[in-house]
Amino acid sequence: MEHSGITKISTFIFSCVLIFGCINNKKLKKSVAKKPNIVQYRTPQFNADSAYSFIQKQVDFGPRVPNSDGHKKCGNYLVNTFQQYGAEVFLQEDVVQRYDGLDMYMKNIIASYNVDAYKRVLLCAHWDTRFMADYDTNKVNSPIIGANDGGSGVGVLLEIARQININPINIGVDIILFDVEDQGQPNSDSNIVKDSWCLGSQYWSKNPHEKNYFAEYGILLDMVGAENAQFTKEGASIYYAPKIVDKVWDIAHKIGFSSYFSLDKTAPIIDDHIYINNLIHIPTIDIVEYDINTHNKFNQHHHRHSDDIEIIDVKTLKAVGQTVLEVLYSEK
Ligand code: AHN
Ligand code: ZN
Repeated sequence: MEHSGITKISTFIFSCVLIFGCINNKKLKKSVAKKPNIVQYRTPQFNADSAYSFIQKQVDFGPRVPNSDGHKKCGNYLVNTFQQYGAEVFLQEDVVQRYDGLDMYMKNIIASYNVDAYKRVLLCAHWDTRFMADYDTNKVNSPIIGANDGGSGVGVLLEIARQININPINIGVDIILFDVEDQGQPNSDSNIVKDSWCLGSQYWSKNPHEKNYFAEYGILLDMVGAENAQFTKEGASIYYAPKIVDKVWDIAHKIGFSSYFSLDKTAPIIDDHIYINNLIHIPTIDIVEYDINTHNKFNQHHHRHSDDIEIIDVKTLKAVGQTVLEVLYSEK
């Protein structure tokens, strides 16, 4: 009998400690949660005419093939533009070898916003253009102008940078323009060289601009400017980052761009996101055009001289740019 009395008292004391402990704990959590100044900002309007003019500007430099004058001038223009839009810019410059041994001067351009924020999203595209027109019938060995393949992803990202600069955002954003994506080995070669594409993203993924760099997820933009483009759920994106694919496609559909963001799943492709996923392990998706009716399932002008400013449609730029902005500004 006496035992049960002692048990009751000790249970009471134990409960008091528990309750007190809980209250105390809650208080602590509350004061911690108050600390960061989280505001739900409204998503700015992506200006597709502005993005278009950024593509025109790149095209005006001519082909942006590594070692060329157009490449050098365009690289400087991109750095200056990001700085003008308030980004902290990091450069990675080195020499890398093409599949045939040619030395290529490489310049990866990284533009960061809210450098001290812990939560970060990575946005990327390649800015170089192809040295040859593999799929053309004439002037196969002349470089392409790459309005869509090279110009479009960069154009959308420059407009996003311009918007972030004038509209505060809660998270950190890193925009990386990879160099030397498009200098890979042509399909006609017989002695296959491994990993000949995406040399800039391979380089960065092995040596990021900041030690221990990490982002919660990444979005790669490639060939995002053609009229009526279809962006399917590309195989490697689904494999490495299924939640990010769903997040982006859900938002695209919610804000009215379901006619661009197809729910079809298509085969994996080799692009910069493969190396980011495999080497630095940031779950990264590729928003890239898919067209089953073309020579290589990308776009009818792919690696042809006809990939010029005329094939760019502001409506497609708007669909992609507004969707990515909505994704960024919905993060807390
Ligand atoms: C393939 O051609 C399979 N991958 C290269 C991806 C690419 C080229 N993106 C733009 N140009
Ligand atoms: Zn290409």
